[in-house]
Amino acid sequence: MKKILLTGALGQIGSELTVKLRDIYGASNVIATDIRDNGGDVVQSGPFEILDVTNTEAMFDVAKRHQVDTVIHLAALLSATAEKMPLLAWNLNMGGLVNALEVSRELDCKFFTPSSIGAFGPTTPKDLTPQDTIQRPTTMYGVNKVSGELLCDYYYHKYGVDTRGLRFPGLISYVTLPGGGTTDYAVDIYYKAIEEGRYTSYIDKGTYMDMMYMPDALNAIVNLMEADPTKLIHRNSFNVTAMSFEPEQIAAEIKKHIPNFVMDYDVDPSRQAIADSWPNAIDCSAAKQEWGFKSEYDLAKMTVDMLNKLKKTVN
Ligand code: AKB
Repeated sequence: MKKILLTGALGQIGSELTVKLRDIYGASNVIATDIRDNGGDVVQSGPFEILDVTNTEAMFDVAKRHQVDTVIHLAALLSATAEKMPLLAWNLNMGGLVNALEVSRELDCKFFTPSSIGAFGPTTPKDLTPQDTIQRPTTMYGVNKVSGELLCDYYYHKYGVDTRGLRFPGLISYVTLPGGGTTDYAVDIYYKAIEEGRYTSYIDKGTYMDMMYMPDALNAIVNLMEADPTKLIHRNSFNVTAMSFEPEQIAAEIKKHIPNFVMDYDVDPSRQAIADSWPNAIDCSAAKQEWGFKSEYDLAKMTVDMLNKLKKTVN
């Protein structure tokens, strides 16, 4: 990767990935784009352009002007929002993806886009969910993610585009809040623990989902993109996870540091239904074998870091 175009650069992953990529590859070599300008770090620290990913011409224009050789396509609606606005989700998630793939095909770019545990559904094995298994999701987000995985494989086989992807679990970070996801509770809980000493969970007790701390997710993206292509049997997309927990477990971990912390429940039926259709814990052995995936943070280590970092920024 020498010159990288990022879409959705102000989102949860993009706002940290842009900074990391600028550190590694040089600020001027990472072109951040988003549909809005927030005047923040990503906008200030290197090239930034407004880009609507559904605008084919505009995406070609920015990619050509900057002569990029890699496209990292992050712009998408997350699961809960997509379920509320399914048609918008289809148009944005699939329209943006096919544009980014077309740019990569014509300009001969390497390509990354995230998939998700949302690509699995209620008929998928729930525990140690294999890399290759049943994928019949019941959410619009999941339909987008499976279609996206297939489309990326198609561009690889048909046109030789070097497409790579990761099936991310819930991502937890102290920098940028996620928006409209099902796993967002596992981020919100830390903010509320610091701000109010209590949290009302919209996900019910006993609901296990895979999660990962953002530094591990960023390393996984860079390591997959730098991996030797001859070693990759799979491409779109690899199961990756760092931990699996249910709300009681994250609350218990927070209580070790904030003893008065209390959690209660007000379950949101629509996000709970999405969570119930997803795996409890996925198997990431293919990612380990094919390109050496590893994670550093478990629930205990992540909780220490989240609380320490948030204590400095929140309040
Ligand atoms: C969401 O909850 O929609 C995302 C995801 C797991 O893809 N965090």
